[in-house]
Amino acid sequence: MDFELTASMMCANYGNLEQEVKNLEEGGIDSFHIDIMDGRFVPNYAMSLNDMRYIAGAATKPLDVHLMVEHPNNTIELFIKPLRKGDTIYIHPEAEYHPSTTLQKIINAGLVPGIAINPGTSVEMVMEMLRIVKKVLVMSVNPGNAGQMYLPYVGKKITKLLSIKEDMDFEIYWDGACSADKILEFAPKGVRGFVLGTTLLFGKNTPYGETLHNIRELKF
Ligand code: S6P
Ligand code: MG
Repeated sequence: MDFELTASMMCANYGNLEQEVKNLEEGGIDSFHIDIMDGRFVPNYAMSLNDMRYIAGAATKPLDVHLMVEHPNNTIELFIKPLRKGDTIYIHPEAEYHPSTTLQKIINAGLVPGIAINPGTSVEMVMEMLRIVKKVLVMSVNPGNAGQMYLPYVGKKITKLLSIKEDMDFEIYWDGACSADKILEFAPKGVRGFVLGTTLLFGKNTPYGETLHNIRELKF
């Protein structure tokens, strides 16, 4: 079964970020998930522009930039600049007056446009944007922190998105508390990718390559 695995870099060891990027790439990661926060849209800071720039320079695999900031339209150029064709920027429609304007800037820059949707945001609220984006990042925890509990009511929203993704031409990605049982259930149903954080990938005594191999083989 074909699905993508993305490393949540806010969970990486910043004592040796270069080695982390190398180990993840050698271990077979598909992309790097970059959680940018502003302390306003979410009550945390996690990563910022310089972390992203460093990883963009060190990595050969694509970056998925998840902007958890208010009014990303004001600073989107800063995030677009270090990225390469094929990289993704997700914005939160909840954080912007005119999200379609911001998405258009991402498209015009040759990047992949995405929206991230909070657990409390319905499919109906973002319906028109589903016609613009190529990727939908479904938050299965409230945004702001790693290591949280899965919110079970999000499952119904994923089912709804799965039923319209082909017609509307987007792919679904899972972000938050991604565990083995969720991959086993949702990869066969058509969820395209999973962001791996403390639940499955980081802070374990297992080499990344071994963990990623087992996940791809669905051996848990
Ligand atoms: C949360 C953020 C996520 C986390 C990820 C961590 O605000 O958007 O990308 O980094 O959820 O994974 P885990 O397994 O620790 O929840
Ligand atoms: Mg994220």
